[in-house]
Amino acid sequence: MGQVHANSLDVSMALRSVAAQFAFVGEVVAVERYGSGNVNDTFLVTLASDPREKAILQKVNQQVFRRPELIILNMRAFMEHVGATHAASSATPGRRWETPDIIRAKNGADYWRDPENNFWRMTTFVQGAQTYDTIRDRHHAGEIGYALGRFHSLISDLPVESLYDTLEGFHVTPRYLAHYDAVMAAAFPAAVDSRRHSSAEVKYAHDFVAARRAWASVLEDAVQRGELTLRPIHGDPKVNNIMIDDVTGQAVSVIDLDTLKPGLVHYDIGDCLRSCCNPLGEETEAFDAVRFETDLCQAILEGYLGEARHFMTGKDYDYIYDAVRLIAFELGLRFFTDYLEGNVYFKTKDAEHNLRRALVQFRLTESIEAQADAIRAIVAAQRHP
Ligand code: GN1
Ligand code: MG
Repeated sequence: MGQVHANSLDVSMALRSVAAQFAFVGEVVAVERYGSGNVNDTFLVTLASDPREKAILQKVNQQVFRRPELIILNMRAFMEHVGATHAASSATPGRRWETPDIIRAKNGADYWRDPENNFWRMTTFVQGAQTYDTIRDRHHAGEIGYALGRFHSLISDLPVESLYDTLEGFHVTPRYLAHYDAVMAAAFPAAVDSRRHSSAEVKYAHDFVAARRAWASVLEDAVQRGELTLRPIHGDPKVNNIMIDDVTGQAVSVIDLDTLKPGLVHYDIGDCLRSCCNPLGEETEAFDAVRFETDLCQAILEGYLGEARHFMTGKDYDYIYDAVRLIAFELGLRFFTDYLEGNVYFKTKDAEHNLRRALVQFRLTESIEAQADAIRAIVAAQRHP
């Protein structure tokens, strides 16, 4: 048996023993890597009793989430709230809707720390549904909008003070700019290849950031003026965090509650639109073909507002266009900064991966800017239907 094989066998044995720390019935038959998360390690656990019975096992990245137990407390607060308000929610009667549940560890806690202090948690798997890494069509877009609206509606009366801030500064664009400045000011280690300073792509990215600096505080300035207020948000409602029923094609769950915390609904609306209106997806290398599709934007906002209209204020509508533009720009800035810093935050396939991702988001931002009037018109039409 070769070394590589022996190692992967060790890994799968180790994962099975981690999975066995959690309190579900039956024997674990498989633990496989799952999904395409950029931060945590996610695994799908299959149980012997019934092959359809699965669970999601995750190792939380503690470089990013310094206090992962707070994520669990937020998830509990969310679950209790949704459980209590479920019946009274604005759900379309008869529509399937599920919230993944926490599976406790055998020691009774909601998570398990291994001897190396890694933080593991397990949740139930939403059966008969899947996620997609890129948007499929207008119907898919409408369902995603519905799901985000439903999710926001469910948490709209959860007191924001009952949630911990699990990731300080998350989506506060000026803080990402300050970090970018700090990275640029720091001396680069000699090992960092010189391409990082000199390529045409890098120059384009620096210029791109410089041209938008002054505007990057648009949402935070609105908060300072009291026009926008903090509410519970999801933080990461991208296309592959919405589960779609295999049979009906309807959205049935919003997953990945890591960044459920106080924030602006605009972060979520912006993130959802920048993710779902880019049919080529975050990982494309066809930079020049990246485009923001306004018909998908229309479908998402229509689906969203069908559920969310009741808590939207006039000022909320005023900042939707800025939110879309900002969150695409911000994600590009986050990828670019991580590239410059030597890829310390996002998981990467190679040294240039974060640069390629940044270029996608910057191209997307340009496409959003070029269609500003059309996007504003879509928002206006939705605002007064
Ligand atoms: C990260 O780990 P994942 O894939 O759920 C990131 C999001 C980004 C996203 C881009 C905590 O989410 O903010 O939008 O990558 N999460 C964190 O794909 O930084
Ligand atoms: Mg996430």
